[in-house]
Formats: sequence, C-alpha cells, structure tokens
Amino acid sequence: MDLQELKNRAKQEIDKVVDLDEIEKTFKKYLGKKGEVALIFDSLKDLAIEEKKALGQEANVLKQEIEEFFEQRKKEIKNTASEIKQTTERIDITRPGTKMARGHLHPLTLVLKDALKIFQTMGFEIAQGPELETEWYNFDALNVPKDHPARDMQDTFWLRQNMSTNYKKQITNNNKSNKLLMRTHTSPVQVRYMETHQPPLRIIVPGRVFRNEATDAKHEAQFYQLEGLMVDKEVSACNFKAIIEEFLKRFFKANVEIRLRPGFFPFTEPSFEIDAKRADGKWMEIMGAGMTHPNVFKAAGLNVSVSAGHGWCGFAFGVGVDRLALLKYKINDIRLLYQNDMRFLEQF
Ligand code: FA5
Repeated sequence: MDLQELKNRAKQEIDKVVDLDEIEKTFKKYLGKKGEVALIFDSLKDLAIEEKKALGQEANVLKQEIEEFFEQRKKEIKNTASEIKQTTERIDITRPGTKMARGHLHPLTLVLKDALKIFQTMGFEIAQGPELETEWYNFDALNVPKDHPARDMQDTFWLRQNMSTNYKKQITNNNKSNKLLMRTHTSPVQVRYMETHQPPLRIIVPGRVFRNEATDAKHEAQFYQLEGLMVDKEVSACNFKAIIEEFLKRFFKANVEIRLRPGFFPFTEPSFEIDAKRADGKWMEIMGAGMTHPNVFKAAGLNVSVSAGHGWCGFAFGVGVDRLALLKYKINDIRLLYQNDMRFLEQF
C-alpha cells in the first residue's frame, strides 16, 4: 500500500472541493468507517508484529494529515462563502422595516378594563366567583322563590350532577341546594363575598354569565356582567344614583342621559332598572339595581337588625357589560362581539 500516493491523491481531491456538501462526501471516501484509511487499518491484522507496528504508526500519521487537509479546506470554503456574501449582499439600513401586525384588545376587554378602573378609583375592590354555581348561591341565597320562572330549564343551563366530587367540594355549601348550574348572573358573588368579609365593603365583580335564551341584537346566551355591591351603616338609593351617574360620566366621557324605572328583583327592595339613551335616541336597558334585601344579608350570615342601630344596609347593581360596549362604540348588534370577525375587531 503506497501511503504517500494515497496522501497526494486525497490532498488533490480535497483541494478541488468547493462546497461543504461535497466535503462530507469526500470525507467519507477517505476517513469514513469504510473509507480508504480504514481499509489500511483493516489490513494490519494479517501482518507480522513488527510490520504491523511500523505501518500502523504511518497510517496514524496519514490519518491525521488527511484530517488536517479537510479542516484547512473547510475553513477556506467558509471564508470564500462569507466573502461572496459580503460583496454581493448589502443591507440597506435606510429601508423602512417590515411592519409587525400588532394584536389589540377585544372591545369587551377594553370596556371591562375601563369600568373596573373607574370603580377602583371610587374605592371598590374587585371580587370574583365561579361560573359553575350552585342553586343555593344563584337563587336561594338571593331570595329567589322556588317557583320563580328564572329557575326554569328555559332560562337556566342546569348541569347533570356527575361532576368531580373534588370540584363540588370547592364550590358547594353542604346543607344547601347543591344542584349545579351555569350562573345566570354575577349576583351570587355578593353572598359568597359577604360570607367571608365583614362590612363596610364595596366590591365590583366582573364575570361571564349564561342564559338559556334565544339571541337577538340585544341578547346573547352568554354575556358579561359587572356586579356592584356597597354595604355600610347608612347607604341610600341616593348614594347609588350618585355613584352610577359618576361612573357613566367617566365611562362615556360625556353626560349620558339615563332614567331609573321601578323594577323587581327578589334580592333588592326597592328595585330599579336603569336605561341609557342610545345615539339613535332610543332607550336601552343597561342595568338592574336596588337596595339589598335583608334576606340576602341573612343568607350570608350578616346582622340586619337595623332597629337596634347596628344593622347593615347596602345597594347592589348588575350592569350588562356588552350593553355598555354597544353604547360606547355605537355597535348595533351584540352578536358581533362574539363572532371573531376580523373586519369588526380591527376597528378597536
Ligand atoms: C340581573 O341579572 C340582576 N342580577 C341585576 C341586579 C344585580 C339587580 C344586583 C339588582 C341588584 P337582569 O336580568 O336585568 O338582572 O340583567 C342585568 C343586565 O344584564 C341587564 O340590564 C342587561 O344590561 C344585561 N343583560 C341581561 N340579559 C342579557 C342578555 N341576554 N344579553 C346581554 N345582556 C343582557
């Protein structure tokens, strides 16, 4: 075996290679597992000891030399490539960059963020509760009579009872009605909160609610409410009106015409419904409200003996967040808020 000849041949061939792919192939040919150098090492086993030693050493040197040829050539190829790149490719730093498509907040998120901020500056704290509720918190604790139509299958999404006992333990209250439903309003959080917090208190509760009803331009089967509750020693409907007017003024950044109508909710007495005037001059209901019914305080375990001079009183309200969005952005159909049509969403 003429090692010198092999070395020269390898050198010539390696020097002719012009790209890294080809280098790989040539490397295999000479230094691969079945390459020419490996064949030399294989052939050693048939030689006498002395010969084996001598040829073995030479082969090792040859292997190293060929490896160096490869390293050298690789460097050269890389250098030429970067030279070519430098001379042919130029970065024009004066060109304007490609604009990144930026995401933005959904109109409902914008409205919620805004509304929460305004109430927070008025001393309200944010509270939350589960979307999957029990009949007790959603209806019983709120003084809703057993035969109230809202409890009907037509208005409420009831759940089958076979849910994880673990989750059930988290949200239920043992000796009360544990029948599960998707909450139909954010009012249950009033009771949940008062069970664990003593008045005076002011909370605001944003959240998703569900109703088994047909949709139209003003109604969705799933929408957002913002519940408010203020409990103190002396709270009146005047406080409520002042706070709501202040909220609406800041939220719409203009005076919005509103009207209070007498309403009926089992959990407030007296109760009101509040309408706001739309751009087209028509009234739209935006919230229900009223003075907290003593039975709600009782359900939450609070003292309501006003006559003894240490009872609590308060007001509560539930605003339709979607309705606020319709008014603020002059949207004429609530369903647009949930269709994820980019042509609509990109306007916010
Ligand atoms: C309630 O849900 C009461 N929990 C509100 C309340 C809270 C009263 C605290 C008193 C004290 P109502 O069903 O009217 O009430 O809903 C309140 C608001 O949610 C409505 O004024 C309206 O703005 C909005 N809303 C009601 N139903 C829908 C619907 N299907 N789609 C969109 N918004 C709705």
